[in-house]
Amino acid sequence: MKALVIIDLQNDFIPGGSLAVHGGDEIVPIINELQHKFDLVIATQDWHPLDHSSFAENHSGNKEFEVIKLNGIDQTLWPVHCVQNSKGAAFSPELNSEKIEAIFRKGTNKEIDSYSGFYDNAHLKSTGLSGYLKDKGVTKLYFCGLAADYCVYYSIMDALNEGFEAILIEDATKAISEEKFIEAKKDILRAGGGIIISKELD
Ligand code: VGL
Ligand code: ZN
Repeated sequence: MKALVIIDLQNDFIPGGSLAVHGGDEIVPIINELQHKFDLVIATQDWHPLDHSSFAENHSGNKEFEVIKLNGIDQTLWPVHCVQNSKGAAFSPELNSEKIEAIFRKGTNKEIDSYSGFYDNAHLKSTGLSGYLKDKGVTKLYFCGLAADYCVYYSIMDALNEGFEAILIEDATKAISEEKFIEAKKDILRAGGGIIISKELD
């Protein structure tokens, strides 16, 4: 059984938002078109408290997009984004959410960032997504949403590690950095994942 995983299609990642991904709005109609082709559709939501340690604002002396060490791991410092219950954290109003059966929230612990929908960045705590999908009998996961080089990429790598087939729908995602996305795609293929375009889905 195959499921569609829609990663972080939230206002703050769409033009007009605080961490806007270029062209992020263009993928919404594609994702709306795709959904009926899947047995199950689920979504993730980046969901930070205001004092989250990934926000540059919470580190005096550091700037946005600077990389620092946080508890021993690299952390990019982001503009304030996807604050719990804010408009920026809400899904794009253009996204059809009728088929979304469950929403997995991440990034709620202020001490650690969480790019993947499965685990935090130190792989200490699971969101429960893997167990949920296995319980539903899902074996094949298709990924879309934002951002291609961060949350989509890390989710795919974790999905492969969890034993799922994992496929990126390339025209249904957009990257923050094109260079990072090129490397991310190589990594996905090397790890046994797939990359397709939405037209290839039956
Ligand atoms: C994301 C940076 C920070 C993402 C989330 O959804 O790709 N990127 N938080
Ligand atoms: Zn975030």
